[in-house]
Amino acid sequence: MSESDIFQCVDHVGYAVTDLDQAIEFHTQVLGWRLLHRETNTEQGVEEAMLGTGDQLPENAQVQLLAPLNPESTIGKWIAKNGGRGGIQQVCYRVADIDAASAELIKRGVRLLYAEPKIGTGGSRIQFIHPKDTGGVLIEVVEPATSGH
Ligand code: V0V
Repeated sequence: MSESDIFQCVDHVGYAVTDLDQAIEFHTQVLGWRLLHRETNTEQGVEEAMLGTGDQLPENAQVQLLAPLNPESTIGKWIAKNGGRGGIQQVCYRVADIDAASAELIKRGVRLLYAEPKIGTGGSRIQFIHPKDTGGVLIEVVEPATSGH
């Protein structure tokens, strides 16, 4: 299968959720996804879970559940703006080299949110394209941890 010149695949769709345990239960018990990973990321202000069809990160097209650590966090503010409900907050595309991908995206005229990538799920490196430059969708870019975790 051929890749695009920047992205490899959809890494995950990210849902803002108000109750992480309840959301995990729904996605595993009702929808049949498997819980691959769970962690707290204080820098991003989230407690999060990754779900997929196999046993470990990274898989293609995972589901990420994002619960706010506090109301002032990005997810907390997003939920408040969304009438107190969860919903799709982001889509994330995977790259092999986030530094090269970031440089190329900037060259193509979009604004990235961070000067340097930050740490995401499972030790990955993450960056975001501003939703105002994408037609209204928050696009995350991820380079998975080399360990495959
Ligand atoms: C805000 N806007 C969005 C949006 N969030 N549009 C689409 N999707 C979203 N998720 C729009 C919003 O409607 C406003 O448009 C405008 O952007 C400014 O929004 P705001 O409410 O004033 O919010 P800001 O500016 O305080 O923050 C917006 C940004 C923020 C995108 C800068 O959400 C951010 O820093 N996001 C990146 C980090 C993140 O999402 N972390 C949580 C996931 P109007 O009303 O002006 O037209 S952490 C994660 O994914 C991890 C750990 C991982 O994957 O491993």
